[in-house]
Amino acid sequence: MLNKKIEDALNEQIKKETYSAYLYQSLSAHATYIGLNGSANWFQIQVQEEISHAQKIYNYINERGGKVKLKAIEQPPFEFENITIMFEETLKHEEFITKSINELMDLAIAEKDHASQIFLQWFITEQVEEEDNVNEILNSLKLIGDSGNGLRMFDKELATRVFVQPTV
Ligand code: OFO
Repeated sequence: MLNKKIEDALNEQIKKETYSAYLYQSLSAHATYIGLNGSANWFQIQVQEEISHAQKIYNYINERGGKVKLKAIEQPPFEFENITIMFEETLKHEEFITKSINELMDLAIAEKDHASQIFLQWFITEQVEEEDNVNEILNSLKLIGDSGNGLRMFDKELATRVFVQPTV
């Protein structure tokens, strides 16, 4: 049986992961709008990943006999100045999610919930990868700039990203 404090924090995390999907959907829509279809694809894959993260937590709460409680999702921003700012927003958001996952782990340790600690380990590893992926893109954008042929070529690279269903 899930401890109430952990159940509440996990429900809050479902909301954050679902908001992540919503934010990336908005970034994808904007990328399409400004003609960067590869970037739009990259954000679409991100949407699918975030839905799978929320689903993973949903399944875990159910498995432990807890109660899933879905919360209201706020509106994401929908205007962005340029592609670099879009990925900077992505990095900022992922750092926020990393902090939230770390706090969840701190809670699982404090509550001596060993199963939740093992479950959250996957998310801790995932966040390292999430931040690394975005940092790599931002480093490329620093070299290329926000427009021109370099950006066109880079955008084509982002079009090759595919969704791989995560496993625990
Ligand atoms: Fe779920 O990792 Fe991004 O937000």
